[in-house]
Amino acid sequence: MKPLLIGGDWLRTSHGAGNVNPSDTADVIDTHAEAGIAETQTAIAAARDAAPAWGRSTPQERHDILRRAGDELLARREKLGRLLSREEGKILPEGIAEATRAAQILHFFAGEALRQTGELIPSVRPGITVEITREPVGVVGIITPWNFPLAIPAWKIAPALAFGNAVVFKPAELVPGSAWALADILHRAGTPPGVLNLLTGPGRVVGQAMLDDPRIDAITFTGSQATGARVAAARPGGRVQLEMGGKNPLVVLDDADLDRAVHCALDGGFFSTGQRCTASSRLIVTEGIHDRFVSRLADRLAALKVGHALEEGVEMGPVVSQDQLDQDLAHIERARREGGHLRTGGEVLRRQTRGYFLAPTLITGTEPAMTINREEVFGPVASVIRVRDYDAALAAANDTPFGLCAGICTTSLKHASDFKRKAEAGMVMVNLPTAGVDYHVPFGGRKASSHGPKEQGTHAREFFTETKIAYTAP
Ligand code: TXE
Repeated sequence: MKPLLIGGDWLRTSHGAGNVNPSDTADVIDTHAEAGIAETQTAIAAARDAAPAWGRSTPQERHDILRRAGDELLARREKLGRLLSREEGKILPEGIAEATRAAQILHFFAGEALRQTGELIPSVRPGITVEITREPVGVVGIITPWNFPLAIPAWKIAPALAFGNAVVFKPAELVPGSAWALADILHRAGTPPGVLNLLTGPGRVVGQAMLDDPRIDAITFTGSQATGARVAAARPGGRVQLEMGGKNPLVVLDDADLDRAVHCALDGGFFSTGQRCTASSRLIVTEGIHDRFVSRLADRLAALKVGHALEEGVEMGPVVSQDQLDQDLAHIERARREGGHLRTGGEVLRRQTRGYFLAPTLITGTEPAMTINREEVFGPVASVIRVRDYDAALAAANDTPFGLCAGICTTSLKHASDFKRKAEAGMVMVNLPTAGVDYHVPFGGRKASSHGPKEQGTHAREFFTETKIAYTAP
């Protein structure tokens, strides 16, 4: 059984949960300890005790730990990428790419530890100076989803540590293996006891106990809207950062390069089995290119090789779990009932191993008001909305409660520029898939997608530090 990490010690529990491979449910990768309320409270106390000294540690010390951890992650990226793909179901090249990216994130924040600055400002009053500095927040609770088992934990843990905070980390139940490996690497890289605590276990117990505990100063969360709402409700007025998914539009205009548009829809909507918060799930297509685009994309989807995530040549792995598969199928069925046309996919696929394989699905003839265009599916499913012109496309793109990412494929500078300005989303892509972002710039959305300061890049400091303003008279 893989233990919890509390106060610098590895701790076994009486309960454990199996980590099942979604490509092959007969393959139980490992068993992980399940924390309860008592272990959660012990971990929070350990973080509380460790926070003051860690907050006073030197930038060099924090840099070296993150650097060493990043180096190890990079050196072991093939093995860790394989573990990630085995437990989450994204194909091996995607698993290895994510492990590499997690290492790059650790390296970036190793640098951020050294780049911390303050401001010294002359006062408007004679003789007085004003200093603006940033201090650690204290203890940060980190709650992560299953779809990026290494990258999301890395982009929350690394800035938390770089800016001098102690961490209580609760990964998603479905992907404890990657989380454990990351915590083990950071622990061996020299994180002092109590500065990083790992609690594997159920969200409704461990996560809830974290939300309820005032000894945690800040919570950063990525996951569903429902759980995000719980986090917000548990901490009214508190320091909370929420990333909760999207219903991201990809607009395809008549003047788009057809090959590029099809590639963007395929990559943005279906790579990583469509299980990305930035996935382009609504394809908004103008009349002149609609039929050619749909036909080309449907052919590409029907030919996509779906199978075991670790099998060579497979282009799309399984859905992550039975629950998620049921949810995807229910969405597809509802879209049909509401008047959508199933152009391709929609069926569960049989392979040599028992896994949650779903054919990539394209639903055409949909309207913005249909459920398929309002709720996040979080699977290999995209819907097509046919529109008259650019103005109608922009209106449809913004007709959603979400606002994470919005994309457009066009060769018109005028429309691209207008879309960049008017899309109601935190991130905009021109002639690029909506999913796939850089690790050194901010990430985050608007409207119902996000709450609080942006994650990643230099902007990460907004959430992980408190500003202090000190006045000094001679
Ligand atoms: O999410 P949850 P799940 C969406 C997607 C998916 C659905 C459910 O539609 O089908 O959410 O996925 C922890 N207090 N996204 O069940 O429950 C939980 O243990 C505190 C979109 O995985 O939100 C996990 O660590 N924490 C999203 C984390 O919250 C609690 C990515 C997220 O789990 C808790 C993932 C509680 N009461 C899912 N209950 C995106 N768009 O990026 C659970 N948790």
